[in-house]
Amino acid sequence: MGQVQQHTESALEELLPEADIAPQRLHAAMRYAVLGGGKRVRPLLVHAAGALSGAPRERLHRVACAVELIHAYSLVHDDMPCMDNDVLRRGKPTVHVAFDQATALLVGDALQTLAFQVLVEAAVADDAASQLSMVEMLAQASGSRGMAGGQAIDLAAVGTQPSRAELEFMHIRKTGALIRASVLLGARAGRTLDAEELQRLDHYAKVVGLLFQVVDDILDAEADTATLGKTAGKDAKNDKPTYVSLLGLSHARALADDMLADARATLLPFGPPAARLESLAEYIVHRAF
Ligand code: GRG
Repeated sequence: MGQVQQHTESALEELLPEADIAPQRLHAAMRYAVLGGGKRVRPLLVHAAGALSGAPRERLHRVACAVELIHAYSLVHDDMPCMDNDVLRRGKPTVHVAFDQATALLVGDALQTLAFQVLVEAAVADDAASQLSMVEMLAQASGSRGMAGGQAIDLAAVGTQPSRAELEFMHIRKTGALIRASVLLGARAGRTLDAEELQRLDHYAKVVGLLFQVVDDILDAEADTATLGKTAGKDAKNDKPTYVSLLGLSHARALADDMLADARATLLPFGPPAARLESLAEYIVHRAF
């Protein structure tokens, strides 16, 4: 994991424009947003899934960077005053605080387009048609039927108490879509998996995408309870519905355990090549408790 995280950092460092190239302020802010922080969960998933299909490491680095650039853009925009209005991210001031709002908006725009540039400017698949379908997959996962759409649904749900199905519908898009794409894109960079393998991998990817959010809600609730003495419940800052507000903390934890078991069982037929995907599902859960 450490190796992939380090390589991702240096690959991103090379792909991002230098801060002394005009427009310097925008380029400095892009580097500030992306470098020196983050767990790099999505790149780790890209590489772990690539291990299943025997994808070359250089292709995986490129795919991983593309996904991470989309993720970084989403965090910059999500933190802005018109959305979550956060002042801290990865232990440092958010981009609109360290720079300004207009710059933060442009950082997100530029990171998003850079992601697609990175995905097309060198070969990441065996043929052009496969590479094109990877571009389409990343676009779908990021757009209004994926992450951006999930964010829109989330913003509209503030102050409401959606059902579990509605919460799931939103999270599958907001957080799940890019995580799922990370797994599928990593696999696509190598040999073509057969239909049964693909179905298994997709199930794993969907479960882990949602699991990530369930755990995120648990972490938030635990942090609120620890630091504010609050009853674990809705997102402390903006009253957003969460798995914890819907199910309670212990049921949300039980759900996370069940989902981890599901992810593990799905990987079993792959045998040892799926070991890294299994470790990552465990990592996603056990960063919580
Ligand atoms: C603004 C279009 C647009 C979308 C925003 C992903 C997202 C959609 C917003 C992030 C809000 C949030 C904090 C969701 C919880 C799950 C999540 C994505 C957490 C942050 O991801 P990590 O933990 O972050 O992978 P690091 O810093 O490790 O990269």
